[in-house]
Amino acid sequence: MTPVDRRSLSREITRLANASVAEALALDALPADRCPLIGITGPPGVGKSSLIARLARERMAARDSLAILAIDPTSPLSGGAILGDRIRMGELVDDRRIFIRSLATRDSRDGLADNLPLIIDRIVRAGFAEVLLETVGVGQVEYAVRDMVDTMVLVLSPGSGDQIQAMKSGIIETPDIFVINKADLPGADRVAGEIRSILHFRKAPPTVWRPRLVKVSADRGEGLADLSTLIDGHQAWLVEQGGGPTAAQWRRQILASLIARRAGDVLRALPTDATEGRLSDAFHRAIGAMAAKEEPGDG
Ligand SMILES: Nc1nc2c(ncn2[C@@H]2O[C@H](COP(=O)(O)OP(=O)(O)OP(=O)(O)O)[C@@H](O)[C@H]2O)c(=O)[nH]1
Ligand SMILES: [Mg+2]
Repeated sequence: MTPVDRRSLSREITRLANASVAEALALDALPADRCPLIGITGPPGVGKSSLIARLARERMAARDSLAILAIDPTSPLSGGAILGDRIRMGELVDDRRIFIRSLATRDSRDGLADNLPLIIDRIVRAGFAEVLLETVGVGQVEYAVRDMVDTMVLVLSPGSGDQIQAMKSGIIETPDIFVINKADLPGADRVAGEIRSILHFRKAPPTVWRPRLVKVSADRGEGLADLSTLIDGHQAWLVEQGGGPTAAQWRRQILASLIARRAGDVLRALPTDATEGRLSDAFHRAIGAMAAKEEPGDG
């Protein structure tokens, strides 16, 4: 890829992250075709950032560029993003071929960042060969990420008992790849065994991807090559199945996120009397209000 101006890309991402729907639309971007997007998700502290820092090195053996986007939950106390990711990924910062950025979740309801699909699209248009997306949390966040990424990796570690319970009761959707990180600690085999037994009992038709499991130690740098191979395997399987998300599906994602935000804005501002009367009337009033909302430059 041609070297990107990382400072200006970062500035644009900040602008997008703060943009209202109207401001985002005013940028008049033409969505790009997607490059592979790999989601790395899991509960707080399981070692996602440490893992990504190692994985990035592994991926760069066969690529000329890579972008890492980490979504930090906004701390209600500090009101800012946790900067731990920057620190743990610090060793990568000097590599000009790797772009690292973290974003706060702000008021987005699903635990992701506002305008996330647009931000990813901006990164893709800068020409990166692959994007790694770190998100914190399981359940709600996982569902929101699932639709956005091609390959979903769920990271657990010894002590992720609550998540395993949630999986047993079907709350957690099956990711494409399970990573048991901190395999250097006692208990990793037990977690792996529990996941295997859950997967064993989940019935799925043979055409569906069979989730894989790998034990790694981000600290010791063990298992990262295996994880990278599994990711490649899933990507190859997607291509065999007719590809990951198509350009049209990706555009739909971007549109869906903008429409959902606009709907939220309009509903919050809807006067009480507009909600009264017949439900069908109130519904059409709300839809009308959405369409009528002014764009900048409309007058
Ligand atoms: N023993 C051991 N510790 C690890 C390993 N990987 C990460 N850690 C430690 O786990 C802690 C959390 O690591 P992070 O990489 O920040 O975890 P994270 O999942 O990104 O955390 P959040 O983004 O805050 O959710 C740090 O103290 C790491 O040093 C590992 O393989 N083994
Ligand atoms: Mg992290």
